Amino acid sequence: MQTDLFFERFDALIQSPKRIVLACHVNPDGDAIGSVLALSEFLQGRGHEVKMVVANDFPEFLHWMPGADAFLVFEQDAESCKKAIAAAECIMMLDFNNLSRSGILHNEIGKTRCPRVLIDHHRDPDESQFYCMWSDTCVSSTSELVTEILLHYGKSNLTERCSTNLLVGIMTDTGSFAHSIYHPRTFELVSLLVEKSMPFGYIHQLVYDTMSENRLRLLGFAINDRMEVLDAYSTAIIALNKSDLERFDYQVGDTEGVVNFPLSMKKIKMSVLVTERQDQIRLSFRSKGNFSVHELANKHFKGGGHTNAAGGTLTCSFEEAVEKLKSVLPEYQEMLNMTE
Ligand SMILES: [Mn+2]
Repeated sequence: MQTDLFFERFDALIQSPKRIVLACHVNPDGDAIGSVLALSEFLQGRGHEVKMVVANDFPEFLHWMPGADAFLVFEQDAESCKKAIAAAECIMMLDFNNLSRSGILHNEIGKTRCPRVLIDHHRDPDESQFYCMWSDTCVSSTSELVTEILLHYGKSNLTERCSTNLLVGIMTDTGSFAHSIYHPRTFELVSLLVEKSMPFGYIHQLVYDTMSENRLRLLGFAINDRMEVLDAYSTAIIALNKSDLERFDYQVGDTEGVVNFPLSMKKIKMSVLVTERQDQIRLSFRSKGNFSVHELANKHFKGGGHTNAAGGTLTCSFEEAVEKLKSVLPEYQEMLNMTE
């Protein structure tokens, strides 16, 4: 869907006050939370009654974000979430492209008949699920798209709170402006946001300098004791089982970013973090250059995402998951060893 058509429909939807639900993906990250918070404030300013819903809680280091305490978390308050979704006259889904990524909210949103809006930057959206869609894989983040939307309705929409939330989204999805930036426009938008936001250095500190001692030690342990480097495939795998996580008193978000570290080795093209969760095995993929972890995650691990960052899941034993991962590597050996 072209931007013109998006704005035509989006504009019509937000003309008169409505009950609007904003939803983001399960295990929400800074971009999901930031984009939802900013759009929520914008819509509320135009007289809409907005509820923000998410399947499970987000990491502690995002709790300070302006307005974050208004989120309805399904795992903590299922009734309020169900009520909000059932009463919605419009549902906007941000930073994910398929209902199935909304976790436990999936069923509730699936029952509704109101128009759905998608604002997202992940690959292969299921267009049939949405009335109105802005999906662009060439932007850094969903927060970048929301910044464009707010600007479309006037620069004054970039309040301090909105700018702070959007900046968190872009900063976290680009690893502090180190990757996933495909055009100069991203920096133009960041410059506008920094003008209005809380001091950038302070935002960075609130997000990144908040590790507990356990979390930092888990990172050290993961790299020192649980990282396997497979030179033949230019790949590193870090695999953490339940007892590893328990040993370091794992809290939500503690493994965030761990997968990025192996990529800092020159010889590594792909890094994979495998973690044993409650009822499934979670895989997180990162790559450099043209090697698409989206394709790999999509084909073998019921997941996907972006060219250089993707996720997937398996429902098998932890050991089987690591074996399965290793078993698919030969298929990609040539591409992994290509120098660009
Ligand atoms: Mn994102």
